[in-house]
Amino acid sequence: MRRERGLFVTFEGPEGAGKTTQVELLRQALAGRHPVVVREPGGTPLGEHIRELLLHSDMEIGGEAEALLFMAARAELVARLITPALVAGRVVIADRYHDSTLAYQGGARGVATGWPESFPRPDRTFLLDVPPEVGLERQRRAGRPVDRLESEGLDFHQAVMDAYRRLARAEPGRFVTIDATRPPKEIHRAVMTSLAACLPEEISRQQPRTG
Ligand code: Z5A
Repeated sequence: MRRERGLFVTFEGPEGAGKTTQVELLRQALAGRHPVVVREPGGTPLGEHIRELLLHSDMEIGGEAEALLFMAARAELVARLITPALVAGRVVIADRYHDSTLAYQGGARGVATGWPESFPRPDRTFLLDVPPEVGLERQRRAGRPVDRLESEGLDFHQAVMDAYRRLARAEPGRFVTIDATRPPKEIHRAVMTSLAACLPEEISRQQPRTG
């Protein structure tokens, strides 16, 4: 596979963990680099159709078909946006990526899943670790409509969180797990500290100046 030159950062976690909040804070911090920001599923015409089908239709979809549909949306996003951006040396920030399929369809639904060769591996994956009931309560308070996956029981969401923790333990060089019950600004600081080696200019700009 072609070697990408950009920086690929992904955010993962259960519902209401604060991924979208952190993606936006990182996007603002890296505004000077014009990062490419994507969210899954979606981001392409096919991906948006698949999103509707998977999250907002009442059609019965088996676990394996569900996994393949998420991956079809991802294949399109990778081919059209992620790989071209990385090859061009851009920073790509993703709100969910293939680890979501490994945790939801693999861990919670028990579908056998692997990592397709054509999907670039993130340089860094932030796992926002929050008890599922806390995340679901945040969503409820925010008045978000409940989608097909979210309406699964607490056992399902606990299995997702457990699967994420196993994925993080298996790849400690890529995953950074952050306690997502902390305030958003503290989480953002932990994200920036972890990215310090890759983004020295942005990090030094965030340090308070003395003298
Ligand atoms: N899914 C899958 O099964 N397989 C796959 O391969 C993929 C996805 C890619 C996508 O839903 C669904 O698809 C999802 C997984 C499944 N399942 N469900 N349900 P989505 O894209 O619509 O939503 P989401 O990805 O689950 O994210 P979210 O629900 O929007 O939550 P979030 O991005 O993690 O959180 P947030 O929007 O930043 O914050 C939620 C609320 O909490 C909001 O009111 C914030 O102000 C508040 N918040 C944020 N951070 C904090 C902290 N630190 N403290 C307190 N409150 C906070």
